[in-house]
Amino acid sequence: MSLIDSSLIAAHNEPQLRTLETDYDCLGAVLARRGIDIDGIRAQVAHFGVALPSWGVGTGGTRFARFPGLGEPRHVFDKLQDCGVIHQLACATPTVSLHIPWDRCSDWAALRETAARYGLAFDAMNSNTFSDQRGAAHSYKFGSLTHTDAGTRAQAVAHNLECIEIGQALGSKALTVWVGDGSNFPGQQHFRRAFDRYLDSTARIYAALPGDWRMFLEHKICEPAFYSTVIQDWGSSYLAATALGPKAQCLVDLGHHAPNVNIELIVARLLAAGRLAGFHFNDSKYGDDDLDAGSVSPYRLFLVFNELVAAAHERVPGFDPAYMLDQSHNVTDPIESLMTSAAQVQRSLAQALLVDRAALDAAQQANDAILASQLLKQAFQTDVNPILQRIRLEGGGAIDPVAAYRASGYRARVARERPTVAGGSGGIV
Ligand code: LRH
Ligand code: MN
Repeated sequence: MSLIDSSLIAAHNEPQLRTLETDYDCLGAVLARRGIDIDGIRAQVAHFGVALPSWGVGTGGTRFARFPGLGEPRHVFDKLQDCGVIHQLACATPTVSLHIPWDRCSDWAALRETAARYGLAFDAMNSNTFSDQRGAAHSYKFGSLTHTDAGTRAQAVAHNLECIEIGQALGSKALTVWVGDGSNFPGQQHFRRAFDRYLDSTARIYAALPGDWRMFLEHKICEPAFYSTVIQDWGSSYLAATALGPKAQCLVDLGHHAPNVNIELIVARLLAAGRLAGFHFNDSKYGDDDLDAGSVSPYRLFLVFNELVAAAHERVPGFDPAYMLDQSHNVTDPIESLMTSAAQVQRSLAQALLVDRAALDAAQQANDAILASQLLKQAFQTDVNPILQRIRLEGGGAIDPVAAYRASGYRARVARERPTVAGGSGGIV
């Protein structure tokens, strides 16, 4: 089902076809001189997809305020429709990652059918034990899976089991567990006992995982706890994953580290250990800013993909990362940001595929730092846009998704269909 009239997309693409052909052939010639087949790169990138965060299609906010835009999605079906538009135009986001209870609905089969009509499937499910649900017996104010109260932990475990059940109905194959559990004061929490409680609770969730499912443990340095966080870094996550079993792996959210931490090194470590679950892509300058992927540090995103491409090239065992966006769109149209971010992630992959692996191996072996750095920069500084545009064109999408989206009037259309939401106090959704 086309949410955007395909004739409009064709009319949008038509005047750009000749330029694209010229640019593609020109890039093809440049890459051929480097011994690279542009069509081979295009095929690999066309095969790549990044999941959309259902919570990202509505306008996001901070603890200070949230300024909703026009046509805010009212429920998960609206969110799926917006995801359908993103996938139709950008041709890079075939799956959606849901968050429970934000996406709770009464008919999961209908939701699965609706998604299929938009060409979408479901990626990892996300549980939420970082905010209290109306009518819940226990509060998560002092934690959830690691709470000192067994009843609260049991409630949090039960919620995760429900997320697995919902995911099974939707065809998902993974559960992402991020908990904000931690402390705000030195002495407030017994670090080792809290971790033991985390292991005990996650073991109960792990035991309920279907055979072909994975469990993604997401670490985060701080927020909402600001002195300590139980799963604060990749080391804590790795310790937990190895204690739980082979289906437990470590998910890397790019915004969950202290400034300037070498994230591509963490990726290399988790890859080597066979414990890399995958990613929540976004960008940041200070904290967990959830900015658009590659909008602040595109070279950092490229360096992450350089590690991934090297690992795939070297056939590192167990290589099967899940790729997801996790962003908060406070000042842009979320659809435009998500299309742009999906293309940026594709771009980083395409550029990483241009790295001359043999020459890089030789430069590293010879400790030729300048040559090694130049080899990466040459790939990063290659404008691969014609490859991405060609993939979208061949996928029935838009050569320039944002321009086509604006020309479609989709936002104005949903603004008429969906009641205007008043500005509100804080909160990311
Ligand atoms: C925590 C996080 C997590 C989601 C939430 C929306 O900061 O990255 O992945 O559950 O954002
Ligand atoms: Mn995340």
